[in-house]
Amino acid sequence: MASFVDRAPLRLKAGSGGDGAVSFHREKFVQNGGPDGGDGGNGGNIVLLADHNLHTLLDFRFKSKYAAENGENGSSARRRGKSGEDLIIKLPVGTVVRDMEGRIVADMYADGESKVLLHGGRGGHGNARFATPTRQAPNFAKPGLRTQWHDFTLELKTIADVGLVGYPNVGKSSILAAVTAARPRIANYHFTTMTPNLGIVSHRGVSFGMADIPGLIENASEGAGLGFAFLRHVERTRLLIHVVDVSGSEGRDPVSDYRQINEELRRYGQLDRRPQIVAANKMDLPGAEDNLVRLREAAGETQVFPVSAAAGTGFDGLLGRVVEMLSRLPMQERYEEAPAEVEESIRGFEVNRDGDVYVVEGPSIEHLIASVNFDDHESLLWFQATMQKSGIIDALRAAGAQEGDTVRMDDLEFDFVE
Ligand SMILES: Nc1nc2c(ncn2[C@@H]2O[C@H](COP(=O)(O)OP(=O)(O)OP(=O)(O)O)[C@@H](O)[C@H]2O)c(=O)[nH]1
Ligand SMILES: [Mg+2]
Repeated sequence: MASFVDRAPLRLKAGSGGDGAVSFHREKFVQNGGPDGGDGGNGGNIVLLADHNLHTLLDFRFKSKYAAENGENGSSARRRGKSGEDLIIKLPVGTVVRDMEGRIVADMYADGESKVLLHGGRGGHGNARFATPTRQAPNFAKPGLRTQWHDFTLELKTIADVGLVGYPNVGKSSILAAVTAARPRIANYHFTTMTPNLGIVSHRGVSFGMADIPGLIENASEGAGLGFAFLRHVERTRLLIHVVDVSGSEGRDPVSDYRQINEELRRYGQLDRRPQIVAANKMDLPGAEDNLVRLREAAGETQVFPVSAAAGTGFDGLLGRVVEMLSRLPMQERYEEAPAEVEESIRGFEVNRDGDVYVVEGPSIEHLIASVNFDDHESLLWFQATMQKSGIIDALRAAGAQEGDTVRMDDLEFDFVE
């Protein structure tokens, strides 16, 4: 169907932190050199960037998984691991990013705006950091923070002050071309416009953005035709110009077109309440004058401006009214962003029973166990603290584990101590 995509899934992973190194200084004739293991580098962030050159989310249909670089491990001679590069994901202006609970975590509202969506994992400290007068040969280092994959959805909601809505082929793109420098494709068939076109109108010293929304048809709000996806773009406009082919050049009745589109707007979240004026287009064609009278009757309070995109007539009155209305209307809505609340530590483990044994399993567990030196008291203390902080202790308790019960993590078994 359409090459137009205004919704797409996105899987992201910030870079993991590199591990700290365990290493001791070695030199000829020098005995018992001190610890010199360097820290791991930090993982790269996932950064979102709003770019006005992009207009669809199509790219993300082809590739939806992106990971930033991991930090490198530390090494001897206190050498710190290289940090991972940030990964910059460019998104069209107006893209709204949601997490899997549906919360908006980013609203890419303005061109050039950037946001760190996921932070890279911190690198772990090397053993050089753990040397103290009483502990001269620390035999452990800390692992870097392991990051996980996170799922998001992208939704493109065009941002413009004014949206042109109406049936296909009524002349929405022609009007945009007549009043802005935008050059959208114009052709005599339905759904010529597949992605919203944006233009800037300057009228009597006032500038505002105008978007040409792809054509709506009957039952668009229920997914018929291509209309449903496009209604999303209307959400953030302050004012709608409802374009009607008042000449009825395609054999439909302009009055029933007008009612039909308003009904679709109503069914899609009451968009019919959005301030609206009507552009009765194609006034240059026969039959337009008679229909205009009927359309005005049907529109009631809503003002109807006769125009012709072909002849370039009627726009002074239409735009004058738009400017006047915009000066009184509230600014466009910018969504409130919830914090991404991504906790990268030891997430995604679970506690299962194997007979009398409580088994803690998950992607980070093996790594956690591997990074602990069980012969070292400090390292054990850190392990305890990590179990506490990451919720493993709570989870064990919730699963019914009691003092003295056996817990297994990877190839390690120990007694549960609260
Ligand atoms: N005679 C006349 N033809 C017009 C006028 N405005 C647009 N047209 C013609 O109507 C056809 C459709 O125009 P578009 O501007 O592409 O219409 P649209 O509403 O953007 O159509 P979709 O993108 O398909 O929804 C083209 O052949 C235009 O040349 C007008 O004022 N008078
Ligand atoms: Mg068009």
